[in-house]
Amino acid sequence: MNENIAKFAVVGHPNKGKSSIVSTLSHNESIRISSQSGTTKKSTGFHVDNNNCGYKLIDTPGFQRPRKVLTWLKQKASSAEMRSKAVADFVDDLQCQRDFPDEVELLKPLVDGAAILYVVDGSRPYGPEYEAEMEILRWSGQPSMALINPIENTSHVEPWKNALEQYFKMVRVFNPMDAEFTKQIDLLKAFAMLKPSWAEHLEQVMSDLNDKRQQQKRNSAIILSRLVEDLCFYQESQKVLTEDQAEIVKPLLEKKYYNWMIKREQKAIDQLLANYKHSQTKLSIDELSLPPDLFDCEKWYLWGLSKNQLATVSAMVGAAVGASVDLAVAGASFMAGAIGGGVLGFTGAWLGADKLASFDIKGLPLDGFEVSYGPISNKNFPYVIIGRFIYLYQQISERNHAKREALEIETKELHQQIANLEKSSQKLLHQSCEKLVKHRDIDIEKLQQTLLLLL
Ligand SMILES: Nc1nc2c(ncn2[C@@H]2O[C@H](COP(=O)(O)OP(=O)(O)OP(=O)(O)O)[C@@H](O)[C@H]2O)c(=O)[nH]1
Ligand SMILES: [Mg+2]
Repeated sequence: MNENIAKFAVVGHPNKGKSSIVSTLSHNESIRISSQSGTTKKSTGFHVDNNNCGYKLIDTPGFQRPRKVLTWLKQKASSAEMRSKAVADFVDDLQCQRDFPDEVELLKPLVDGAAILYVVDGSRPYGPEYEAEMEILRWSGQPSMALINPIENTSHVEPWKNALEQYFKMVRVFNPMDAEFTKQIDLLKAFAMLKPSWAEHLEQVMSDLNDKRQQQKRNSAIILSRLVEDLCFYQESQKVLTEDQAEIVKPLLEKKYYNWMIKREQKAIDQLLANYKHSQTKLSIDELSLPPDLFDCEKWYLWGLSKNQLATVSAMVGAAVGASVDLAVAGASFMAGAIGGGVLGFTGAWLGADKLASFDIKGLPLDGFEVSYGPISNKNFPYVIIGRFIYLYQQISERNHAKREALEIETKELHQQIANLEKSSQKLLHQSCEKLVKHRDIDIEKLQQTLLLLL
């Protein structure tokens, strides 16, 4: 690794969120975070890597006996120019390594040239007991800034600012649990000001991080478009000898079909989690606290569109594709036939909404039969899939890596999100969905582009 790379040691009292900050900034969910004080025992570097260009964050244990350490240092350095050397001597001293293992561990990266990110808790009052550790950090001579982490609330942020500004040129409030991506980039901008020789490099890191974020969004649209295409076209079939056998395999086929569909959706969710480096976030469709199950038509409208919305959609694309009406809506289309394409779409929409897929039994040319189930013919189906996915996308893409609790589930109105798109994009989306449930070829790239606008 390039030794001139920008590196920052995250230091402070035990249990103030140092590891949480490293986890969020390095997008690494495997770093140990715990409510127990003294969780981090060793200094560990985490490389934030983007296209070979990156920087390093070093997670460290908390100060345990800063006053005693300061006393030791003061005996070694009688004037200011000797201080950084005293800190280096402290790290190398065998007796200190035995007596002050945490301080040796946390000061080592500073002696090796890391800048200091000093973390405090803005929900707890300031006290002079912090002064010894701030003094030690100053002695190291490294560039430094302070981060106030408002763990429970912001009630003591102001007094902390007043105290910290006397020791640190830069003081920022940063909450690793909910600081969104732009706030993370803002913090990096502040890092870039710490040491002029790192600035250009860190600018490049920020630009790479932004590119990567865009790429993750594009990947999400690709994952979703493939999912919706696969689900809409899927068919399960089985060869049998007699029509009686065909009746027997029907329920098995249906079960296999739904199992496949559920697995396929789960696979897309896993891909989405991996895309945002959240593979350890356990989430399965069954664990979602909110209904509906993917195939519970009654509750679908939470995710997809309501019957009325679906009807409007069908009217919108009906003019273009209304001419072809599938068998499921043949009865209704007969009645509405004289009125025009828009109305045909309208009728088909709500008729189809209670029906997902159907069986087909075909005689085979040589012998026997083929029973099949699917593909899907329900018009709401693609919207349900898109709605569910977008909902999870919003949760996962905004989730900081320090967050370890379960995803909180709430419903989002897909209809509103679609309504925010430009009319031409709305139409394109509806036309694609219509084609998907009619199993016609779709332009997958166009669908991806439209889905990207929804993300
Ligand atoms: N609600 C909330 N909890 C936080 C925040 N930051 C840290 N915590 C919690 O505080 C505890 C300590 O966080 P860590 O990141 O492990 O703290 P640390 O400073 O690395 O602790 P040590 O390694 O023990 O020195 C954990 O339970 C975190 O979940 C925050 O901003 N908000
Ligand atoms: Mg820690």
